[in-house]
Amino acid sequence: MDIQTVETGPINGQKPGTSGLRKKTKVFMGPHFLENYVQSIFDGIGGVSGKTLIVGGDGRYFNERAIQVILRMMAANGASRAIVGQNGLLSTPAASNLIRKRGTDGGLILSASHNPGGPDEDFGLKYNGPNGGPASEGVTDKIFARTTDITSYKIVEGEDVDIASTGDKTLGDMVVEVIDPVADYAALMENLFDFDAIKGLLSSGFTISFDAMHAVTGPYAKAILEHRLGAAEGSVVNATPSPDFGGGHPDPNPIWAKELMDRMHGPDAPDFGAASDGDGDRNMIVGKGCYVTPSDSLAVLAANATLAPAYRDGLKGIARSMPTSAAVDRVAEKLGIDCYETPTGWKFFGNLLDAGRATICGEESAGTGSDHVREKDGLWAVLLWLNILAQKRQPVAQLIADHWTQFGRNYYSRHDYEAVESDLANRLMDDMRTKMSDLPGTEVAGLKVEAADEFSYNDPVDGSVSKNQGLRFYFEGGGRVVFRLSGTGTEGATIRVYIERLELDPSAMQQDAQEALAPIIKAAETLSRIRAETGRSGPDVVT
Ligand code: VG1
Ligand code: CO
Repeated sequence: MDIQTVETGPINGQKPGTSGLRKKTKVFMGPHFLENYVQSIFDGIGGVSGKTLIVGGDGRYFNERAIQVILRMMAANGASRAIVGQNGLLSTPAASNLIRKRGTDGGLILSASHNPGGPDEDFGLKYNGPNGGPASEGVTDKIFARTTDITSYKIVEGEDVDIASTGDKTLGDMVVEVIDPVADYAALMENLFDFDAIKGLLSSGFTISFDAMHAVTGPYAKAILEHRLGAAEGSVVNATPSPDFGGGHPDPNPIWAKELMDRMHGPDAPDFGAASDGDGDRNMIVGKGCYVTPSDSLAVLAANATLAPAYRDGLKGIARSMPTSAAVDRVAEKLGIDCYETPTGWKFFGNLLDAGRATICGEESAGTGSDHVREKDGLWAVLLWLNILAQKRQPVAQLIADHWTQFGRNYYSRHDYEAVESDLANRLMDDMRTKMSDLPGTEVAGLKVEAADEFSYNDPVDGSVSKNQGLRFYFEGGGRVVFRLSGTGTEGATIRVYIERLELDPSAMQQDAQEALAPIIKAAETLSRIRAETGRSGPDVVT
């Protein structure tokens, strides 16, 4: 085996964000960029000699090329085995499952998730640890530190490995095991849910539409929903993964999944609709004429989880990211279990799941999951919904309305201002940070501020502290607005504004969310001056 040691030097900007490293594809394809980062991951985790890693991605442009480079670097660094999804495909939750099931030393997932793909769009890479979850902050700090003092990387010269067919291949002394990306994941789902009950629902005339958005969930959804559960052929649309996601934006929200939204609100709407993102860890749920916010979906799933076999014995606890609405908190209260509030990003749930303190976790950004893997899981959420509906035999809209009557409704919306000039975005955040301590007790746009702080998380399991996780303002009467800067973008800064208000009056629960939140939206602008300072008339994305 011809191992080459290639001299290199640090490249700026290799600091992982909320979920691994994301950059413009062309940046990733630049000289040494991918190689530097991969070697830094290997060095940051103490080397890969004798280790086994899972490797796969969401199929976007550069996925297969990058995998060939990673395999040659693994072999050069002495890894003993790479387990690779056929054609380089693995959804994020499927990769997490394989790491756990095969007991590997972790895995490399190639994805920029919901960001568009293509030569002029985005690419990403992240390392997940042996528990199947995103690397902890401690590990990402080590990886980043290596990117700043790297001097060389190792790679073997050789032909591409054939990853188009399954089976064992060799690359120098390393085995490359190419596997069916769907089989283990489908088996896991079958273990968690009552497939017979879901089959019964689907054969009773209940219709579904799943939009895979030309991304990685297509083959998974086809295999599980259509072939195993008997949903009508064609229930899964946009099911073939394409390198640029059909030119679209594989983000399951009402804006980017408009095709599905229109179908669900049209005359021939199916009973249930869902979509997933580029790498298959997000989900959007829509009933006939009824969009379910991710925060409400989390609350409904938590309240009804015991209807599915895997959760029959109850939940140990629930965790949600801080900007996610408090709807699930009241479910936890009723169930008499703990509810944890973590920073944005799935990595913060890992310790709680590993320690058995939480069973179900969720984020307002359409991520829901449980302790079955260590990632959020789009199809899992869809199947849990279907399992619940198979037992309840109720329209989605009815189930949601009943939930609100019982628990109250948290009106919720997120407003994103994208590609804002970074200096300006930082200044707006700094201005709020400076003035926030004087605000409690005063009025902002007619709303009385009860409390204001910057969220800092103390991990109850390992005691680590994560600071600067979002600016929070609480108003009298149960309103809240949170501001934070995105950690997944590749262009300028994205300011996220999370707006929420609790409504307990049953006669006031059917309002439009933007209308119900109007006073808080106004206060948010007074506090932040985003529109005034950026000269924009409104957000780019409203979820
Ligand atoms: C966003 C979401 C966050 C999610 C992250 C990764 O991060 O807000 O909830 O965990 O994306 O999701 P940020 O820093 O841009 O707000 V995925 O599906 O893009 O891996
Ligand atoms: Co994703």
